[in-house]
Amino acid sequence: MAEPSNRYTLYGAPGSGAVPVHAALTLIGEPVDVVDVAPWEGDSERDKLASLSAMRQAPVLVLPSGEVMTESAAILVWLGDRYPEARLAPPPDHPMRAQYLRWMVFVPAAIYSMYWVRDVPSRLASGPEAEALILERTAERVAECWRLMDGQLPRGTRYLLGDEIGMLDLYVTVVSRWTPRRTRFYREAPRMAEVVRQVDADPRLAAFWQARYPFNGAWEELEDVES
Ligand SMILES: N[C@@H](CCC(=O)N[C@@H](CS)C(=O)NCC(=O)O)C(=O)O
Repeated sequence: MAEPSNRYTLYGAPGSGAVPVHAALTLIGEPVDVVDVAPWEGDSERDKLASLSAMRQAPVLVLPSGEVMTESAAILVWLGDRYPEARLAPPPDHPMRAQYLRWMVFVPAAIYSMYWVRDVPSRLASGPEAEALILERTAERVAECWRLMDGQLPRGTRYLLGDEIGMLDLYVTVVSRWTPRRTRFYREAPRMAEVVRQVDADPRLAAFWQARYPFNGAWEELEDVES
C-alpha cells in the first residue's frame, strides 16, 4: 500500500504502457498525477519503481485508496468496471464481454510481453548477431499476432468491439505505435488500422496525445525492428 490520497498516481513515461491508462483516465475525467519513469532506460529508472512493483516495470497505478496496481490490461479492465458511466468497457452481462476480456488479455500476453525481450535482447542471448536475430524475430512475432488478432475481430463497427470507443481501442492504438511500427501494423491488421487512425485523431484525446505521446509521422514511414 502507498499513502491514501484523493487522486490517482500513474508511473510511466511517454511511450510506455502508462499511456493507454492515462488516455482512459482522460476520457473518464479523473485527475491523475503522473510520474515519468522509463524503465527501459536502465536500472536507475527501474529502481524508481522498486518500492511499488517487484517487477520494476511501468505502468504502476496507485489508486486513491493507496492500493497499488500493476499490469496494464488489469488496470484498464478495472477502470472500465469502476467507471461504468464512461462506457469504456462492456459490462459483465454484455454480449461483447467475453471478446473484450479475450483481446484485452491477448495484447499483453502475446504482444506486450515481447518488449521485455526487445528492450534488452541480451536478457535471452548476448552478442551482436544473437541480439539482432532476437529483434528481428520478436518484431515478426508481434506482426504475426496483430494479423491473427485482426482476422478474428468483428467487422462493421466504428471501433473494435462496437460503435463507442473503449479500453481495447486505447490499448491497441498505443501498442501498435511500438516496433514494428505503424506501416507494418496497417499491412498486417487492416481492420484495426481503420480504428487506431480514428483514435489517433479523436478530438477528445487531442490535447492528451499532444502532451503525452504526440503522433510521430515516421511511425508510418519506417519499418524499424531495432527500437
Ligand atoms: N505485463 C506488464 C508489462 C509492462 C512492461 O513491460 N513495461 C515496460 C515499459 S512499457 C517496462 O517496464 N520495461 C522495462 C523492463 O521490463 O525491465 C504490463 O502489461 O503492464
